[in-house]
Amino acid sequence: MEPASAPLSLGRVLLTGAAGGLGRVLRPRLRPRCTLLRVSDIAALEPAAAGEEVIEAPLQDRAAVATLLQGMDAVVHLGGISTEQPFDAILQANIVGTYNVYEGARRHGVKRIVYASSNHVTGFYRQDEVIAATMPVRPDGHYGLSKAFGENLARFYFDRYGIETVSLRIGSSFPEPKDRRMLATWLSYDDLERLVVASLTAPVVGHTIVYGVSDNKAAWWDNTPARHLGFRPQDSSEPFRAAREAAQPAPDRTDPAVIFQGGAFVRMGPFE
Ligand code: NAI
Ligand code: 15L
Repeated sequence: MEPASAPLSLGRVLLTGAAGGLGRVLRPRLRPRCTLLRVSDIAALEPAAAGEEVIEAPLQDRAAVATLLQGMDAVVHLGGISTEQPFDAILQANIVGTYNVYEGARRHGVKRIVYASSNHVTGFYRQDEVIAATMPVRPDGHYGLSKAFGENLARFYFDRYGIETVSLRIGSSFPEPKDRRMLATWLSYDDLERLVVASLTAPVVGHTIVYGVSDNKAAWWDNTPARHLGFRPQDSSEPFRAAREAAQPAPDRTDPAVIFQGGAFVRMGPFE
């Protein structure tokens, strides 16, 4: 019998972006729950532990990515550029790269993908609005556009091929909120783990979009349409409020980064 704390319930899982900030958080947390965890990145990775395979691959290499998908039950796709950058770089890593992941999944019969989208898909909504994932996208840059493409790709691969996806519009997942904005957008690492596990195990997800955010007091995102996932965040940014407000006592209310949900991303670029 498997130990109750670490059931082998997730099967054979591919984790892309495993060398990144969130990849390094999730790798040891997913490993005990998987029969096999295959980790991949373009950057150097820690050697394989028991129950792991390590394969370095650039996401823009379709053949290499197809090999990554071989024999997998599910994917947690974190890999790609995670900040606002010139379009050509985003195009390869995020748009071509995510297409390659879905094509690999189709070819190899992978049934479910958990896709790391971003709150920057809707970054041009204002901070005085509460929105839901059913509302139109308002990307705040090349990066947000690439994540909107990924969500549409996910929708298409479900409608056409039946591959299920949970698109996680992650807020700000760091050890703690770094500024006043992140008091609303923070996702703790424990809640990130809860969200990814819920997304891998919910019985029926079709294509679900959910905001990845903890149970913060100030909230811009209504996750009611994704309640079927069973994700219940348990952490809150509130213990960090006093320190973050003291560090930024008088935010400039004419600054677009203070007006819009995407924060500083909304005023990055142009790059040429
Ligand atoms: P990160 O930048 O630390 O990690 C991304 C990883 O992807 C890196 O290890 C990088 O080497 C890899 N990568 C980049 N280009 C690649 C390519 N062409 N081929 C293969 N691998 C490539 O980002 P982080 O914070 O770990 O985020 C993980 C995912 O979650 C990203 O997709 C990011 O866009 C998304 N996300 C993260 C948020 C956060 O607060 N950390 C918020 C919203 C979304
Ligand atoms: C993101 O999508 C980024 O990947 C992350 O680095 C943070 O900047 C986050 O959004 C955020 O909006 O705070």
